[in-house]
Amino acid sequence: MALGLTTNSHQLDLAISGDRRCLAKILTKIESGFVPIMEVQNPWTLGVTGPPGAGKSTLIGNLISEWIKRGEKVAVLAVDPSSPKSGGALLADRIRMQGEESSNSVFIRSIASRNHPGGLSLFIGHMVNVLCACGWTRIIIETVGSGQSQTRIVAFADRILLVEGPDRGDIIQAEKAGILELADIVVVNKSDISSSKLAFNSLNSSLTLNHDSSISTHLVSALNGNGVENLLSSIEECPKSSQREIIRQRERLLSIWDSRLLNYPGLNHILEQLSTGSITLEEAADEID
Ligand SMILES: Nc1nc2c(ncn2[C@@H]2O[C@H](COP(=O)(O)OP(=O)(O)OP(=O)(O)O)[C@@H](O)[C@H]2O)c(=O)[nH]1
Ligand SMILES: [Mg+2]
Repeated sequence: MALGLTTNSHQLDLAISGDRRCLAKILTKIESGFVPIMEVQNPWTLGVTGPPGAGKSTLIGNLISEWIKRGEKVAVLAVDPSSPKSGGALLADRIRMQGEESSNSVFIRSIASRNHPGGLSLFIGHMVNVLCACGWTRIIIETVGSGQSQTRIVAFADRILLVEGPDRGDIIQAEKAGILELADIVVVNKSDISSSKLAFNSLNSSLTLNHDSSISTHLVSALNGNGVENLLSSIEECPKSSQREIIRQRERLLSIWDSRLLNYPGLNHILEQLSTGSITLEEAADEID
């Protein structure tokens, strides 16, 4: 347990019995360094990433509606929602509009990575475990796929959905950033906009060129629901790919590695020494090792 933070088992019991306030408090403690000790069996996790405004939250809203009809309980960890209105709050409003029963089956938590300069990787897995222990059967991690640290966070999920808009340039960017390598499923959203068909075709051609037939692709509209049912089946049936599992584990490891480095107590001193040239990079690395 880090930073001397504790949580009593009573609080955990209350969270497990459905007390959302206790659950929220425990997640806050985890963000501050608390490490819950618990055994959890296979949390079900989905990472959703993609460029800003591609429609990730809107699509997640659609998936949530389907899941709760099937009796699932859905938790969303929204990392760096670009604005409170378009991120977690937008989703929360949508769910509230669907009535009290839906609200009870959904839990949404926004996380600001700026509050965690050492990265989120040290606690995201613990949050997922607590959510799983509290009965949340579908756990979604949403990040904006615009930076390496965001991509790495999504690698903590066991299946990854990349959401693209109708802009073909975004797909090329995703390819360059290595996000396509991580994704099990790629969605081109906004099929109600005509250019999305072109983006979808160009995505499929580039996957064919790379001989990657294991990624499933979908053209959907989160706005009118077209294609969402097929997408949901694809997510539910998503096979485990050993190749992608290796890439994901690599990203997770790199992420933890970075976090450890950034949280190293003597880091500032080492950086000062490096800036004045009093130690070499190799010496710095050896000291941290
Ligand atoms: N035309 C059209 N607009 C959509 C569709 N899905 C989402 N939008 C719109 O696209 C905008 C962004 O949607 P969000 O769901 O907030 O997108 P996001 O990817 O979660 O955005 P960030 O979290 O800010 O990166 C909103 O104005 C949505 O109404 C769609 O299928 N078709
Ligand atoms: Mg969003």
